[in-house]
Amino acid sequence: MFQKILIANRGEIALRILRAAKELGIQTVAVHSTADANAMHVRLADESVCIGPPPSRDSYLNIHQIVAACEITGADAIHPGYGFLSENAKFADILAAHNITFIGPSGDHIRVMGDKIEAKRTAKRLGIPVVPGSEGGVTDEGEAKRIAADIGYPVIIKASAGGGGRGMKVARDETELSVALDTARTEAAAAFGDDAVYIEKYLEKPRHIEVQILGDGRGNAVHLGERDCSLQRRHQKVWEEATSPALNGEERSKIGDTCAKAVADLGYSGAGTIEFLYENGKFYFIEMNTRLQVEHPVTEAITGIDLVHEQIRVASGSGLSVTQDDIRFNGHAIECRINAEDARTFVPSPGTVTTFHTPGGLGVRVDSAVYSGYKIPPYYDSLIGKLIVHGRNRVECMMRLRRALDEFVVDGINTTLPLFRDLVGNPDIANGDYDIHWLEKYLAQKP
Ligand code: MV4
Repeated sequence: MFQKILIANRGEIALRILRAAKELGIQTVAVHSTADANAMHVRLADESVCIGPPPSRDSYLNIHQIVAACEITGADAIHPGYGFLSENAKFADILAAHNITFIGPSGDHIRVMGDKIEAKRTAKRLGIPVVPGSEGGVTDEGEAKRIAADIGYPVIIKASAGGGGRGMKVARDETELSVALDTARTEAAAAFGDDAVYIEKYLEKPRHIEVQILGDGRGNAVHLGERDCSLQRRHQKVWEEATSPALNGEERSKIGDTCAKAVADLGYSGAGTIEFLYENGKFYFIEMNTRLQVEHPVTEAITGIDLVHEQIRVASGSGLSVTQDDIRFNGHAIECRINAEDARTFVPSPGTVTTFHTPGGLGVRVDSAVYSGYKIPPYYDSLIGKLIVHGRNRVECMMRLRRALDEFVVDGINTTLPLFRDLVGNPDIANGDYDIHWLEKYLAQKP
């Protein structure tokens, strides 16, 4: 097992990783920008190193400074959290060359999944159902038209170097397709320095359902069920739940087993998420994330498995602590992302939090690095905390969520809490009756 882990992140996820390390008896090193000198993760870590000025590119993305901090403190491994360097294949390769363990998959696995055409080809080869579309990239307009005619309109053009909703264009007929292909390629070249694009059938009203997997890097893997992340705005998830209100146990086991077998065959190491669109009872692979995700606590709530413990175990060579037969899905969990943003306009609202009073009680978890008097810097993501509520079933979970939201007090800044107080009383949400477009439509018509 590791003696000392460096946490290459900030905010609630730095704290989350720190807690797991402490439980495993591992020393921790925090790195921070000058803007984060007073941050909670810095105070709670055993050691800390300032790695640069506020902008991420000079601090949390500065590979040289992070490797230097690791060598100075003698840490044997780095946990990247999410965002920042978590899906940077070059970072994983550099750490390997320095004999520092990257707590995550190999650089090669990150690279395959980072290229969306390559990821889809790999998924298909491993028996994961994919969205009908082009085999690989498309450059020629005639070829694009043949494929679109074959799969039927509407179609969507996606950038291979994109992902997470960046660089997509929908075309509803041949005329729109020529324009979409041109603009998609031009925009992809400008945004990513790679003009490779591919075509898929456009699904009109899917849900976003993602399967959590863990691989041990030696050909064994398990799935931890799914999360439904359909409630999002501009590709930012807002509310996530496990299990999905749309799936039954049979569907869960079937897609879960398919994913676990695929990542086992891939020799994948660590935590990962296989993302699907789900429509009319069918799953369609879209992307794989090769990191721990923001919404991982809903999976932890219903399985009782600490995903960060498992990541650390696997990276250190101790293997997974569970087999598939040990994993049960118990009750229901919902996560609300508390952002320092106006609840209607989503305009960021940095500044000093004068009061931060978090809810508690049975089935309530708050992951946050904020405290009363903390000044939220304007340089980073606006996520300031996550409220995760668990119940024996979805109805109990919703009752508990309403109560927890009532207890939550954040003064001094705007937050997304009022939005959740609205959503928890909405009949469509109560019924689990929503797709990926539901929230944006709701916000557009809200008086
Ligand atoms: C799609 C789609 C419909 N059909 N692909 C957006 C994020 C990126 N990961 C994939 N995305 C989509 N791909 C096909 N073939 C609709 C979306 C999409 C979406 C997906 C998940 C969650 C929210 C979304 C919002 C708009 C569009």
